[in-house]
Order: sequence, then C-alpha cells, then structure tokens
Amino acid sequence: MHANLQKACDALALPKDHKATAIGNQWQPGRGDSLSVESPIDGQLLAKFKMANPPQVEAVVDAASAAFLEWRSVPAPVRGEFVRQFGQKLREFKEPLATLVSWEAGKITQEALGEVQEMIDVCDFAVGLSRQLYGKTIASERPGHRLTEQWHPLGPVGVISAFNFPVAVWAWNAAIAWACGDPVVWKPSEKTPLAAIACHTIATQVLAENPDIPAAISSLLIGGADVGHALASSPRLPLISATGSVPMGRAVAQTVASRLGRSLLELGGNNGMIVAPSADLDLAIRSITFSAVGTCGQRCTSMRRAIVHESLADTLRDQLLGVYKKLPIGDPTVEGTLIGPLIDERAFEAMETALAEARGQGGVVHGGGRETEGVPQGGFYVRPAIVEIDSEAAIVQQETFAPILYFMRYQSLEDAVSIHNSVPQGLSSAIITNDVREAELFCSPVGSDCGIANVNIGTSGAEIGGAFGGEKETGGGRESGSDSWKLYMRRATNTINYSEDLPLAQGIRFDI
Ligand code: UN1
Repeated sequence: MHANLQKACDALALPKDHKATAIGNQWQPGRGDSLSVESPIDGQLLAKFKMANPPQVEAVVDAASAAFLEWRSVPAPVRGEFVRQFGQKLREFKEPLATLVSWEAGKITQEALGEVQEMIDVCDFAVGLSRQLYGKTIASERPGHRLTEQWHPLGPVGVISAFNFPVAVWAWNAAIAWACGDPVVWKPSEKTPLAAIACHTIATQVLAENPDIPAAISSLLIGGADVGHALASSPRLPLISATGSVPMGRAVAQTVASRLGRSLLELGGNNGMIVAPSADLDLAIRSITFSAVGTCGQRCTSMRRAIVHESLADTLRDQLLGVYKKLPIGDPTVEGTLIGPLIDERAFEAMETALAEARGQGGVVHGGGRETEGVPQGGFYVRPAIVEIDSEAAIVQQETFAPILYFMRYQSLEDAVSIHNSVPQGLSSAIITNDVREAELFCSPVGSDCGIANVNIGTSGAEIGGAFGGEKETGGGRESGSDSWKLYMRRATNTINYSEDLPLAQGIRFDI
C-alpha cells in the first residue's frame, strides 16, 4: 500500500479486516458475496471482504428503529450538539479522509479536500437548523382556536450513495437527518466502501464520547443491489434517499412507492450551459473547464453540453481546445494534477462507446482516448473530449459519466433554451452572459427547467446552503440546504380549542 494511503488509514483507525455491517460501533462480518476494492489510481487491491446480505439488513433496521424511539425525544438543539461535535471531528480528520477519497474514488487532492469540506459545511448548517425547525402558526377561522403546525422526527432514513461523492452525499443526509431526529442507515457504493467505513468510524468516535446517545443512530451496510432493494422494501424506513443512476432510482422509487414510503432521489444530470454573445470568454472558459473535466466528468453536476451562440462558437472552441491540450492528467494525489482517472474500465468503455456513437451521428470529436503516458499504470486515464455535434443528435440526450462535452451552436436565445431543455434530465444548468435580460430570462419560469440554474458560473460545485437536486429524470429530490430538512420530518397540524364552545369549521351546524 502506498505510504500516504497507509498513513491516512492509520490516522483514521481503519481496521485491517473490514466488516460489512456496523450498528454504532458493533461491527459484523458480511455474509454475502465477496467484494474486491481496487484503487482507480493504479488498480491496486485496497481491500477484500464479504459484503452484507439482505437478511443482515433486518438487524440493522431493528436497531435503527429502536434508536429512533429514544433519539426522537432528545431536544433538537441537543441533537444539533452531536452534529457539531461530528463536524469538529471531521475537521480533525479532513486530510486523511480526503486522501482515502482520492485513493478510492480517484479524485484530485483539491476536490477530495473540497468534498470533506462540504461535509463540514453541512454539519454547520445542520447545527443552526437544529434550533430552527420552525412550524407555522395559522389564523383559525374559529373563535378561541389556535391552528399550528409542528415538525416531528420521521423515523430511520435509508441512504444509498454513489461512488463519485463517496462521503459528502451521506453527510448531507446524515447531518440533516440527525438534527431532525432520524437515525441513518447507510449503504454506500460498493466501489467506495473504505471511505464509508472511515466516516462511520469517525461517527462512532463521537458516539463513544456521548454515551447517552443511542449508538444505532448511525449504521452501515456495505452491500450490493440486493441490500439496496431490502432497504427500499423495508416499511420501517419511512424515507429512502438515493443518489445514483436513473435505472437505480427508478427501481428504488417503484419499490418505495409500492409501500407508500417517501423517496428522495438524486439521479442523472445532463447539464448544459448557454454561452451568449455578450459572454466574458475568459470566465466562460474557466467555468466550462472546471465543470466539464473536474472529477474527470464524474459529477452529477458535470457539464455535458455547451450551447454556444454562433457568433463566438469558433473562437470559444479554439480557445477551449488550447486549454484542454494543456490540462495535467495523471496521479490525482500529485499536486498540480487536474484530471485523475475514471473510476474503472467500464467507465472507460462507456466513454469510448459514447464517442463512437457521437462520430456515427455526425459528431466531430476533439480529444478523447486513453492516456498512458505520464500516468500511473493500471488506472483508466483519459483525455477529455469536446464533440462538435448537432443539437438533434440522439447521443446528446444521454448522460455518460466521463469528460465528454457536446458543443452545439445556436442563433436565438429562444432556440438555445429550447435545446437546453430538450433532454430528459433536469439537474443543473448555467448561462454565461453580461446581458441582464438574458440572465433573468434563463432563471425565469420560461428559462432553464433544472433544479439548479446559474449565471456566470459553471454547472457544478454547488454550495450546501441551497437545496440540491433536479427535475424530470433527475428524480425531483432536494437535499442539503434551504428547507430540504422538511423531507426528513413529518408535519403535524394541531387545532387547539381554548374556548368553552365547539364551533365547527366551515360553519357547519350539528346540534345534538
Ligand atoms: C454529485 O455529483 O452527486 O454541486 C454531487 C456539486 C457538488 C455536489 C455534487 N457540490 O458539484
């Protein structure tokens, strides 16, 4: 094992023999299939152990359900104090956790540190939130009555997360769920179980320092789709929060809906940017590059489509190609690298297939292909691609988790918005313009149809303070900031009669 990874694992007190389930600090070996975890950096085997199987889900859900009965009665600001301590621990472990994220997910150091910072930020947000779980007081139509609403804890939340944000997405859910009074059962991606084990271990350290808190507010299940299905099927998990592909989300949504549970879905994106005639080109190039090649094009928010006004399309394309040629590709743990590896061979094949299809549909492909020089052997490193293509081409409708940017041209803003909104996904979007009318139109009801619509910044890299999520096939969920917390609670409307009469609503008379 590489020395800096070994150092990080030691700092994180990561056990040598990995166990697939944990209820608080009670770890159990998995009884399911064997899992080999390989680093996308160089293919080295990081761990091998057995995953959990569906029957093991039951014990975890039992414990989470029992923990809920206690946790829901702990005052919300006291729950917030636990989240505050957890955020503090994350600050202590920021660097080793980021190192582990780099080795397991292939992120460059800056982006891995940013991901852990996102966890810390959401903890801070949740601490404040724990004193702001406000309900409304509503004017009653009846004399001597008060109408009010309260937000109560919902129950244990199942969190299914993806490889590309192996720690932050869990933290978005966990920090908010804990403040709201809900235990969390986490099934991370099978591609990034070690980062999950590290996060859960950090949580158990905070739990050990707070023996009054039921430890089963945090549990972990490393397993495959069968474990995910068992979570989605469990009527004792009133909310399933799932991040990943559209097919995965569709399956989870159907299973959860069939038991009338609540699901919060963050699925695919096909994020576009309109570059308008008045655009600041330098800003456009920087924002496109970060959004399109950052995380090697493997963010849900990665920019996949540039819709560029014809007056500046050639200039922008040429300048972007110039920047793309110089982008440092290689070992993500080396300072200065901007593009690390794809997660695995399948991701590389998907990129190759998409580029071949794009060529078949008339696309002109710049870049692309496997990079083998100056990169660690055993990983799948690629040159990012820009594909000049007609906006009607079928491939443009599809999200490929790789650094492919489809480059299209437009004449009128109306056409640009319509091209922009013509895809099935609706996560993030952007416009680069110095024209206030264009910017406002893009953000208006007739503009972008996405959950995130930005002006003069790229599509990726959202802050935690806003609600994060999107429309259409993206699944409609909202996580992290703003009032996303409401999904993690149940609302009770209370009508209180403090008079001696019993007037009925709607003026109904019912004399006995
Ligand atoms: C994801 O890709 O699943 O906005 C999450 C961003 C990050 C979160 C991405 N803050 O790019």
